[in-house]
Amino acid sequence: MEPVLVALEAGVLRITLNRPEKLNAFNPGVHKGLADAMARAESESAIRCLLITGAGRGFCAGQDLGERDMKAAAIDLGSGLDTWYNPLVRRMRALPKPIVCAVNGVAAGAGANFALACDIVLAARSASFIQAFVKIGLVPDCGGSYFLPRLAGMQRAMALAMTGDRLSAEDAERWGLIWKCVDDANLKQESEKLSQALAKGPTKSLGLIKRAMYSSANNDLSAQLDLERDLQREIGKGEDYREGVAAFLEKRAPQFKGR
Ligand code: LHQ
Repeated sequence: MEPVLVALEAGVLRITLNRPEKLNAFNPGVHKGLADAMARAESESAIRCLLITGAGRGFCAGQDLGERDMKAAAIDLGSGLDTWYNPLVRRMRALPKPIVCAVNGVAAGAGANFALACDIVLAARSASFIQAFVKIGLVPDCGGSYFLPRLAGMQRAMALAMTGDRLSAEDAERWGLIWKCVDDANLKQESEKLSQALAKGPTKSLGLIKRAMYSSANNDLSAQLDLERDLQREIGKGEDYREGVAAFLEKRAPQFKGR
């Protein structure tokens, strides 16, 4: 069984974590599958949106805890981060295309923070988010200590990380960790509808929106205004801008090409 299923349809690259018996915990096969999918997303212009989800009842239970040799004299957990998790998160954030996440069930440890690394997160009402690291004597990784304080504020981030308490999808929405919590029965349809709409969008513009939003965490207002000017100058030369304005004036739907 492939640990990651990948399918391209109508501009959407659907990526499904596929180790349902282990709640899709990360192992080398999952990491390799995700790295290959990211390489495709980076190089194929036909791919205009990514949709990430999990097979079975869970989204992702974080690192596979059964695959580590705990008897080894010194365990270097940092090397797993250097080899797999950190490049993955960096590539996701740098990808100039939208990444939608459909959290279909529990998202724990690195699995929770992998979801938060996506650009727009939808979750099933029965899903939950657990900063499980502290339960096994670790610290948040996969970007959790960066994403959580920015999304939820320091108090909520700190308490989630220190207690390892389960956060329901409804509270995750209320706290701003995710875009929307939807009924379980609607998650597939809603996430596909959103992904397909994004895949028909002005891809270059979506990529630059992503860059502008994520740059704002490290810029002051003046630097951000300069960045907006530079991005607008760049995107204003594109075909999709001309098409967008023409469609508006002709009172019709735009046909964006992603250029
Ligand atoms: C699992 C796992 C799992 C293996 C469920 N591994 N089998 C860490 C170290 C190194 C470097 C890089 O970074 C990291 C980052 C991390 O991600 S640390 C955090 C690792 N994850 C966790 O600590 C979560 C562990 N899992 C759980 O606490 C529970 O499974 C949750 C709360 C996610 C779900 O609970 P339940 O719905 O009650 O399901 P379950 O516990 O019965 O799990 C179902 C099966 O999946 C079960 O297998 P079995 O053979 O007994 O049916 C679990 O053993 C297996 N599984 N998570 N991470």
